Amino acid sequence: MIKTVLITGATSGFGEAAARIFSENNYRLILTGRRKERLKALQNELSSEVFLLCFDVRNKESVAEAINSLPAEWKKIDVLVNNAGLASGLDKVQDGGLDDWDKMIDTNVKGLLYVSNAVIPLMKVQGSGHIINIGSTAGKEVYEKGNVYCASKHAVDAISKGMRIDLLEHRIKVSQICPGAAETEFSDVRFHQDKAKAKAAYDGYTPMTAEDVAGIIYYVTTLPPNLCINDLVVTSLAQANSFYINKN
Ligand code: NDP
Ligand code: 8X3
Repeated sequence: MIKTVLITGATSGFGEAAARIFSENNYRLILTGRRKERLKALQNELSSEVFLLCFDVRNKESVAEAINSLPAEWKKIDVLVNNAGLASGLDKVQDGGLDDWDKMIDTNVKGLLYVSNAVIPLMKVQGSGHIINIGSTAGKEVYEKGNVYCASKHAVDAISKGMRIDLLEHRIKVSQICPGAAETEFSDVRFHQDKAKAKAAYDGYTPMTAEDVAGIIYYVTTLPPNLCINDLVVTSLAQANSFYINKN
């Protein structure tokens, strides 16, 4: 039976790479993000059936409207990848910007909840489903200047654990994947499009690629129905955790 995956943040990075892998594995795709042109370009490139939903995960009305607007044949969602997210700024808490904090908490925490709130009822009706939340090593440790980003990913860690408990009776799998450093547009966004600073984040070592992480996202969906990877931390070989990176 052909399965359907809904991926948030499919216009770039992990989400875009995951769209390609799920497509190669014959999934039908519901791809979301704010940048419509990128969604359309990706749709044109993929061979599987694709439905596009363009919305901002921070807007709860838009999220609900978008999911409700899916045609009936797209409302059976087997896998939800809660991937949309960002770091905005890298500053000590005493120097942090309120707009950056709002963006991170509203996107990484509330956005993930809004999308889940819209999709879980569909999975409950089916009596099956798999929610994959993209956390981070920043959800396991707190590093200097990481303050609010780390808090938002610690929240994803707690929400993933809570979802797993609450959804147990509905046989809905909940996996959290916590990547370390991967070179995507993440650092461009974190450093407010200062490309030199973004590039410097990966100086002296080989970080993961979007494709590496997308492969892991797909992998957790390939286990037998009775098994669930609950929590998975993945880094490149150069990285032990948020603090130790083997740079040359
Ligand atoms: P990218 O910046 O490449 O991609 C982020 C995606 O999130 C984009 O598709 C963007 O789409 C989407 N997004 C951001 N804000 C919103 C919003 N308000 N509404 C809808 N979509 C939004 O970064 P990554 O692929 O690296 O990041 C994906 C996830 O992985 C994030 O949750 C990030 O925190 C996490 N992560 C990243 C790591 C890394 O080192 N790269 C490591 C660990 C975790 P658009 O702008 O079109 O809306
Ligand atoms: C992104 C990885 O190390 O910048 O979540 O926090 S890190």
